[in-house]
Amino acid sequence: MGKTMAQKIISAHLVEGEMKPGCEVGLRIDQTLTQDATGTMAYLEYEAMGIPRVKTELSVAYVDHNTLQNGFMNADDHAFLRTITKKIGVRYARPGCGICHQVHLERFAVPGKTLIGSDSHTPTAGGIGMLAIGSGGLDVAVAMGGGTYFIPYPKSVRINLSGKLPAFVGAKDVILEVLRLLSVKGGVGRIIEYAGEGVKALSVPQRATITNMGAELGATTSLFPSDEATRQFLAAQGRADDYTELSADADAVYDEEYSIDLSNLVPLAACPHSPDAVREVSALGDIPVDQVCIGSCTNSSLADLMAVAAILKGKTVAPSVSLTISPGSRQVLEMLSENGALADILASGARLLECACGPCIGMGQSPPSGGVSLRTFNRNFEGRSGTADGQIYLVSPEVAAASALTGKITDPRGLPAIPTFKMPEHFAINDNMIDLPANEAEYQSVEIKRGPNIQPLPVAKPLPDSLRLPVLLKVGDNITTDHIMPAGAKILPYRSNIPHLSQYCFEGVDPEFPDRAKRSDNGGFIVGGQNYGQGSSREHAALVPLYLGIRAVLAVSFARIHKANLVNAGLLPLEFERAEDEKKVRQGDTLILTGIHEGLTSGRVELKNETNGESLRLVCSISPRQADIIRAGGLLNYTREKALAQ
Ligand code: MIC
Ligand code: SF4
Repeated sequence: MGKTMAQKIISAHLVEGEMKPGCEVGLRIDQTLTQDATGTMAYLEYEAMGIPRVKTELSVAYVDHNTLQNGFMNADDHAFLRTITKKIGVRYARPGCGICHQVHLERFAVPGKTLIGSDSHTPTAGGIGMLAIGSGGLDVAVAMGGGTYFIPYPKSVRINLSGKLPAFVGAKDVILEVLRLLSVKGGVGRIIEYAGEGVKALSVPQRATITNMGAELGATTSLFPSDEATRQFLAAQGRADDYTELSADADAVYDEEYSIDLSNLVPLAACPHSPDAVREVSALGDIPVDQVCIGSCTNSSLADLMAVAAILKGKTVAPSVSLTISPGSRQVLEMLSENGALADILASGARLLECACGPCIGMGQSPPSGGVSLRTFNRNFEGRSGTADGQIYLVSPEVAAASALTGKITDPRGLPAIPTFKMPEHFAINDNMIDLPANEAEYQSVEIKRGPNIQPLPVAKPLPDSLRLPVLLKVGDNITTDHIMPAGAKILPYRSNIPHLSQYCFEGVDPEFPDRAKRSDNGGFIVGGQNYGQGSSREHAALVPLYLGIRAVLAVSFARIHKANLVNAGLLPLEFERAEDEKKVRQGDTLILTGIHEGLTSGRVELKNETNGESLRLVCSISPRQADIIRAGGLLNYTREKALAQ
């Protein structure tokens, strides 16, 4: 039987396990990336493993999230990242270089290789044919140390693309259509591969927009073939040697297949407050717009911003609108400024922000109260913008630019034609802001700088066989890691300071939760609904509850990265055997869990709700390796124990 693209890459990197759904596979990881907001923790964890130098082919640390420096915290973190990476053998992309995924695609991603990154949008590199997976920082730390990276062996989905995108319809509309089709849960446990004639006409950055938002489907990752367009992109980046061809075999078998005719697509928008609340822009009616933000790792490529410049050229942004532009990388910014498009953007009244995540992670540009903000980003979870009642719509750069001019949500298809973008034969290459690590002779003398914002890691307590504890918080379906551990300008600078962060856990859902948890002598449980922990890869969403005394999270189902992060932190992820049982547990109830040790192996844990007398069954669906991790008190202890035993 022929192989899918993912099967080809997985089999070439398989270290352990069977390539069968339901099994866990261990992969050799060629490259890793971190960003600053998850990176400080990842490098502290790497350090705790005691391995002097990284063993990957390439590891890069980017600084793109915490670039506002209002206080010592971010600057301290940057100094820590710059020095520790130098010592352990990781390249350091200074702030200003760009957003990790955009820069990695431009400068480092290689078809056919494996990449894990401590950021959920790492699958962006799937646009170039790389098996790129988002994970917790601890998994990245282990991979940097040469350890194997484990994932549940995924199902395969093929999306056949035919036809060609009409004018003013973009890659964002393709992925919004997929989100409309599959929902934010539709990709869970799956790798999504794109195929068909329609792929050829999509450039690598367009493909990367699509694979980037595969994260919003909950997918393990997404992949495009590596073909002539890939070869040309790599050659234009001065990396022709990195090209290898990748496609699925003609007789490859997929678990699910879908078809999309690109010619039939229209401009789409994900409406507040979920990336899968997708509607046609033309059906939204006259919605006045307060803010338009163009950028993020989804839509900040040269092609995206050239389209924006062409739409804005010679016009003025509507007086009611604040329009911001954050180019994805310095390469993009440099090329825009050299070809004159930046002047068109600025002349229209747009506000230029630095090449970083910026408003996407609530680092500035929060919209006004109840304000409508159109963003080319990938997430519109409630409150993520920094304004609790902000109404965020996710749209293509074309819709964003057209709406910035009219001051209301606008279908760009009514605009005069704009020039078709031609991919450059040569990108502006300048890697002078990506510092190389110290060499073998020098690294020992590098001194690591640690400011007071760098606080110790929380450590899991040994797990008893039974627990009698209260439900400290009960939440509903689709809880995101932004709910659990919010980001934004006020909190994000404290990502290396778990004690400080803990005050903000579930801030937007129940601000009393941290105090309640701290008051509970022996901790307690969190109870959630479906798809608990969707969204970002931040392991803080596990480490902070651990710090607050949470011993287990009980949910109807979990998102992949968060479930792995809970296990890595030493916390038990338990699922209700019957989804409706979740209703039989309320906040404040006292629960007794028994048979926990046996349950790690058998997969069953008994629950007695002491408050209402109900007896329920919980499923502990973790692999034998993950059971060992929980027994050891988390991945760090497990890795140390394994290293000592060798
Ligand atoms: C995000 O988009 O939510 C982030 C910020 O990039 C996160 C990582 C983090 O929380 O630091 C992600 O997507 O993993
Ligand atoms: Fe940065 Fe936003 Fe991309 Fe996350 S989704 S990496 S915050 S640009």
